[in-house]
Amino acid sequence: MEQDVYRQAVALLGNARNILVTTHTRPDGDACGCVVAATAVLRALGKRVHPLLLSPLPDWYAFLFGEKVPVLGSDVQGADLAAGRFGPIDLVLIVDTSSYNQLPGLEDFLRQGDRPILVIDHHVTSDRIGRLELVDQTAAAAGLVLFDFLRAAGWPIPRPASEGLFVAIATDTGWFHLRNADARVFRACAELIEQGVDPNGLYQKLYQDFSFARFRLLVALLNTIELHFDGRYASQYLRQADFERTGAAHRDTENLINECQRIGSVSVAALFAELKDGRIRCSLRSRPNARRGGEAVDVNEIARQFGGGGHKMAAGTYLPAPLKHAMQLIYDEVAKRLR
Ligand SMILES: [Mn+2]
Repeated sequence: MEQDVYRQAVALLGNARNILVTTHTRPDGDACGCVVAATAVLRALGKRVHPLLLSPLPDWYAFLFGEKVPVLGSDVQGADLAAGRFGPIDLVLIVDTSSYNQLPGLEDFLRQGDRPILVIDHHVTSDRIGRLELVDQTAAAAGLVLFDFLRAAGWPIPRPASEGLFVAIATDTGWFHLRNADARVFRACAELIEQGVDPNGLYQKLYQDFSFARFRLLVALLNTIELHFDGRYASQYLRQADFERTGAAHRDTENLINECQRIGSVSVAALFAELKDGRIRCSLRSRPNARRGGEAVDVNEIARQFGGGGHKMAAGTYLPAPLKHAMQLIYDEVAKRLR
């Protein structure tokens, strides 16, 4: 990242007094970790900082936040923001996204007035929301972009912030097993461990603290796996009834798609989940096949055809019902690339 962009970001944050920090809907570990880290660092600098989420926090990230973070649409309404619920916001910091469709309910507020917006992100897709954007598409996580920036700024990183950054980087790399887990990732995390972060403690809280309901949802999901194209495409689904029967919530599906990648032949995976409103949420993953070699399929390209997006190897989109039709749409796109 150019020093000049860092300097501008330092000035923008340095001059702000009352900052709103937010991230994409369905917040993942990178999103939550960055919100926690940015909030803690900026508060330590004496700023008033208001973290805001756009959809409910998955239970397993709640421990990161030392407070109940308001959720837009349930605890706060869009109109409340405009009416000054958090006082006169003089800067909005958005982490881990730069797309309006990832920020439902916030677009009006963001477009209002000339309040500066700073984006810290690592995604390819961008609506250029920020007056200033710290975007590094080569970074495995937005947490890594934030980490580099904070070090360049020379600001103290309190313990909750180091934990947030570690969680951000560790979760977006699948706890260091995905392709994006490069030397830069390990270097940053080594430094965070030296600052006192306890990786084992965090791992247990994040990955070994399932509710039984969520585990039963996983079992239901695994029972639907179908393999196509010589086992290279794994498709799986969850019906609304599966959520009702197991008592699990939609946010409990996070990461479950990765389980099928234990099957050696699988290079593209899709998970379809029937939502209460009838739409189908489709998550996509891909990886270069260990046995066959070659490039990974670009699932971002597939998701974008249906209005979604993400990364080359991890993307998602919403599709119209019924479930079987949605599955066929994706099957046809995968077929073009695997045949
Ligand atoms: Mn991310």
